[in-house]
Amino acid sequence: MEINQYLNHKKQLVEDKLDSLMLAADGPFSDHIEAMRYSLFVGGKRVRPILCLASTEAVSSTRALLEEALIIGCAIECIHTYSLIHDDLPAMDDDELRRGQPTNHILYGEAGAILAGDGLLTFAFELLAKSRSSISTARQLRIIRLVAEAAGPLGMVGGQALDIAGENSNYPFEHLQMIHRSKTGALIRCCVQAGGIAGGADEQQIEQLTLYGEAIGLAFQIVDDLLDATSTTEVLGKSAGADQMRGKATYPAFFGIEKTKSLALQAVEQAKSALDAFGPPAAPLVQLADYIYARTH
Ligand code: GRG
Repeated sequence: MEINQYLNHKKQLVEDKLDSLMLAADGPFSDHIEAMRYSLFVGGKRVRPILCLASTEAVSSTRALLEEALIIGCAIECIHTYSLIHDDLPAMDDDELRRGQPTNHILYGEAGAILAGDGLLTFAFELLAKSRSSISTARQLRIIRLVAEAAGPLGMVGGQALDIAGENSNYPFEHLQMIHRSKTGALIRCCVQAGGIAGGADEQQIEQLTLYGEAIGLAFQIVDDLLDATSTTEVLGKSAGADQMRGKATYPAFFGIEKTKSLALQAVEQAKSALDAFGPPAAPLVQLADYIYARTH
């Protein structure tokens, strides 16, 4: 299947599943739930749940396991959405535009946005922990722990803390790598690992998927740096040039645009070579790596 067709098909599955899993905005908590739903459905690419699904497909075609992967992917998308809501807050990046629409705190106020993020983060773990029949408790627990580690103080949250602390300071490239690995890379890697585990991958396969996940996580962030430096606010749906304005270290700041492009491509090639042993079922993961390099927003 051609990659755009694949992405559209999976994106629709994710939208439908998220809508059925997410609480309805009625009753006494309706304002809070509406704020959560707003950011969840305002139009993300759904890269993370699609990666989770494609990783399960690389090791299994069992319908019930693909359904598991869809729920896990949706939970991770809730965590990703919370991180964007909080990242846009006045205390952090203070952004008014995300995905071409007003950010959460512009519409729901600062307290409303903080709580919408808190609600999404906690709800994600409720989804992950719900009892299921098609996955063993050991695999389920392993996934919950992986997601918690990827999202937590040594993963995404820790990376965000380092990123904020390092604004306007001259740190070495190794420090930038650590920020990228934790802030963006950890959650992307964990989608791939969790998808594989849900699909019943053996340890060797999980190791290869981890290498793939680490490499595309890096490619994703390098491309994000590139887009911030070279694209426009209209195309990105968020403020372009924000990294430079905030005095953030980026790949283009260290290496210039052309060398940065070649480093992104190198990471994509590394990711693809980690999939050699999987054969045709991993074709979507291969194409997703190319898509991450070629994306325009
Ligand atoms: C506030 C705890 C906390 C963490 C924030 C992820 C993050 C950490 C901040 C976002 C800043 C940023 C632009 C990071 C670069 C990579 C990234 C996560 C881009 C946005 O993800 P996409 O492109 O977004 O998948 P969509 O809109 O498609 O969901």
